[in-house]
Amino acid sequence: MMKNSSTGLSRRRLLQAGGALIAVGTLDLLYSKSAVAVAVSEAMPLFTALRPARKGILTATHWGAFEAVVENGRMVGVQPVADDPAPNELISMAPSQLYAQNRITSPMARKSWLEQGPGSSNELRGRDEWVKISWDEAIKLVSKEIGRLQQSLGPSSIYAGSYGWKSTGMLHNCRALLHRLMNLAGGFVGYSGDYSTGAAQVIMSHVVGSMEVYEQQTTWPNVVDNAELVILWGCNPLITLKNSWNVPDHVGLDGLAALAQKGTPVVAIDPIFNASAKKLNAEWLAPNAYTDSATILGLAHTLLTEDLHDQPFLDRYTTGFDKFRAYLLGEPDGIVKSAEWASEICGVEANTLRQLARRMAGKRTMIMAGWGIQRQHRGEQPHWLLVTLAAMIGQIGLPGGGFGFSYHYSSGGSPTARGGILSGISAGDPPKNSPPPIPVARIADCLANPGKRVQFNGKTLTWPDIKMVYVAGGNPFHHHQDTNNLLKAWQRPDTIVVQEPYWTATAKHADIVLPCTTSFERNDMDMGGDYSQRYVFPMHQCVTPQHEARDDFAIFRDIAVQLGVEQSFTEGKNEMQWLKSLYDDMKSQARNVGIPLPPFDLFWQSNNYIRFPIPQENQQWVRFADFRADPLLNPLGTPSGKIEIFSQTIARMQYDDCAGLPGWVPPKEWRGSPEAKRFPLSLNTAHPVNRLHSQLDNAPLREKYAVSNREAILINPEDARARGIESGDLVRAFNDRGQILVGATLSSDIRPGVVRISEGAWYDPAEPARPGSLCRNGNVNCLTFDIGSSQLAQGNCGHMAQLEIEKYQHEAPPNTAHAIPATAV
Ligand SMILES: Nc1nc2c(c(=O)[nH]1)N[C@H]1C(S)=C(S)[C@@H](COP(=O)(O)OP(=O)(O)OC[C@H]3O[C@@H](n4cnc5c(=O)[nH]c(N)nc54)[C@H](O)[C@@H]3O)O[C@H]1N2
Ligand SMILES: Nc1nc2c(c(=O)[nH]1)N[C@H]1C(S)=C(S)[C@@H](COP(=O)(O)OP(=O)(O)OC[C@H]3O[C@@H](n4cnc5c(=O)[nH]c(N)nc54)[C@H](O)[C@@H]3O)O[C@H]1N2
Ligand SMILES: [Mo]
Repeated sequence: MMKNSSTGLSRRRLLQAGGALIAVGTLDLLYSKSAVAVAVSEAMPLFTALRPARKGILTATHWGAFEAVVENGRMVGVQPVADDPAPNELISMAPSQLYAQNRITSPMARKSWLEQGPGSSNELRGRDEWVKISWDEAIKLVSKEIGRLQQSLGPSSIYAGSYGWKSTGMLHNCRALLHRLMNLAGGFVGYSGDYSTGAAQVIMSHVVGSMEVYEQQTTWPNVVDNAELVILWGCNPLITLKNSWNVPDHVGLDGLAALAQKGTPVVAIDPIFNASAKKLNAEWLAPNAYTDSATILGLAHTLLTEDLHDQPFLDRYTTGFDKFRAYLLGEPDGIVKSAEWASEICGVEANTLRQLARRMAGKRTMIMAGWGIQRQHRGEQPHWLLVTLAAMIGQIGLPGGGFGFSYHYSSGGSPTARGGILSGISAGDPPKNSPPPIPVARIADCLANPGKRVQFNGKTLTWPDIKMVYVAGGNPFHHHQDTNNLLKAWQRPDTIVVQEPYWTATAKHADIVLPCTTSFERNDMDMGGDYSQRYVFPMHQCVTPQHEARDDFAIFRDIAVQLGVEQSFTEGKNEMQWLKSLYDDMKSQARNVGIPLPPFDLFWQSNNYIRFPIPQENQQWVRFADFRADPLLNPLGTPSGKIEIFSQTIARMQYDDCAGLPGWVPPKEWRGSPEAKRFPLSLNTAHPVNRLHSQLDNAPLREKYAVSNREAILINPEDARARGIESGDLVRAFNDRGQILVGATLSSDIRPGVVRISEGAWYDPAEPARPGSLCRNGNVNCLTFDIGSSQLAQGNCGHMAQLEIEKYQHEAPPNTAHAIPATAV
């Protein structure tokens, strides 16, 4: 139903705006359109005809499904699929992803490593010479090193966690394939958690009994129909919904459009007046960075003292409110968490907080929270407190009310379809002696400090002694905090293998690089709609592999051959046989729920996608409705079966940095900490508008957002004026951990005292391999700190750091972030 609201409009706008999107001219068609496709579409209503006149080859990405227009074997343009209500401009970058000048053209090895063996001159990583090697040699070298380490030191010497967003595709899923290989080869050290929700997913398991952050949400139609007030708490869905883990259905963007059209009142709480707040005509409350816990406490105190809280709800559905009440009233610590107290910390007027609390209690209110507020030191607290606040309001489990922690991500709240689900190639089972995983964001600490003992969620972990790191599908030299610290830790292992299409900073810091294909050079499949599970998209090969690139599956298969595990790795199947078996499995699930699908060959040849139906009852699904209806019959997965405002489990861990009750725990760095004297500005690292993290930093769309050819820094004019900085100036941003060059954009859309530099700019050190040297492209993680959110979750704190900025007075240095190393050309 929501589809009607914006489908036509937004799609048309994109087509007009992006003239470059559509290539005209003669087309090479791999697929015969007419006969097969039309026949199948007519016979099978779930089979979606692309358009009356199909033009291109259907494929899909994290930013959307599209038809690639291919001429004479070259991809020259793209067309979004008809079902996409809000196509993402990023799809137009597909040809430049393929033909990027900084693709890795052949396997290469670092000279000292190749000549003197593993562990040689590790301090040269990032500036050593490169030597071209053959695929045969590369595969043998990598296999030999895996074999050597498995035999001499065992699986705890190999870190193959390989965190990252790779590309879509259920078969060439490089991380799953790497884990599959390593499990067959004897095991490996993996990771737990993720960089997205490190703190929230651990705390939520204690509070509501599931990770919550990835659960289905009360549906968008239900929110649009029922919510009278929406709070965007550090939440920018208009931007973050552009991309998804699977292929996006962009339903949330449709939902936002419907909210805007209805005129539902929205309050945005964010140091930045973000794009979603603008689109929804929101009231903007701009708190100081990292002070959300205090803000929430101020709201909660108002609800309590004005008797606006729902005591019957708290009695029936939660535990520990009595302790929380005492904390709000200052009984244990003598500090009353009043709106005035909160205002001192967060910088929002006490009266504004009080009025907001009253409005929230008086209206059907949906709190939509993003994840930047928990990607912080003590990041466990804000989400725990938001659940507590929502419980006090008492609308959890009611239509359009309560809280939702994934409306901004992959279209959480997109109604769930009925059909089949592609399961993808599996990582297989870890062998019995496999070492335990490490919390993902502790990797640099682990590499640097073997044997160190660390607390994590009630357990004591001991860091293994890692000798080999294998990266496929991730970019730690952008994603990990405190890049200069990583640079040092990265020198410890004997061998680092990076499997990548491009010369990213991570590839430049490897010993062996293995060039892999992009998803446009191979055949694959993926689901569309992470939450709706509504679509199955074929990802047809559009062009032949570029240079000497090989598919991820083929690379790992070749290593499996060398290690003597080929049969278990491939199960005797090639690419197309795997795709058929994944499809057949999905097809039989669909059949079990009464949805017939065509055989694989027809599906594949027709160049069409599948669109499953959404049952009427799923359109208006409400999260926690069953719990609310009967908490005894439908308890939460917590020890008490209720929402745990107080957690006995956490209290028993006796951590001094995460108690059994949520509260304001000042972070290591903020405007109130000692560092702020020298580094008065607070960093915001919001996810980039026109990229997925570091992906596409090397694409021409960059011209749209780069300032003076560097990552942009958003500065309030007041802060800029005080430092003599003007729009377009080169700016050096720095603290004790690092320094980066960025380009100034002045805007009063950001609170004074806060600056934004988006994550994902490729690291480009002026002096490679020297910790602390200037990053000339603006990789923000040179400035962040690398410690865990707390002993409970050990989440990353990427969204937090104090810094100073100054106008860059020297001549602009070159930016070589997207250049190929001189010896690798
Ligand atoms: N300061 C700060 N840091 C952050 C964040 C933040 O907010 N602030 N956000 C964090 C979050 S939430 C995340 S999820 C991470 C993201 O961190 P990453 O997931 O590491 O980021 P990506 O840029 O998506 O990196 C994916 C890499 O895989 C490569 N790749 C793409 N397709 C393929 C393929 O088919 N095969 C292979 N082998 N490689 C492929 C790409 O070229 C790219 O280099 O960053 C985290 N870091
Ligand atoms: N376009 C695009 N979309 C993406 C991604 C991408 O790279 N690009 N990445 C995807 C991934 S992997 C993830 S994990 C999600 C990330 O989703 P989120 O983590 O929710 O995204 P962020 O942009 O990091 O932060 C969201 C908002 O939080 C605000 N914020 C930051 N600090 C504070 C604070 O201290 N207080 C308050 N109140 N607000 C604060 C920011 O200003 C921003 O508007 O996005 C996904 N979608
Ligand atoms: Mo993420």
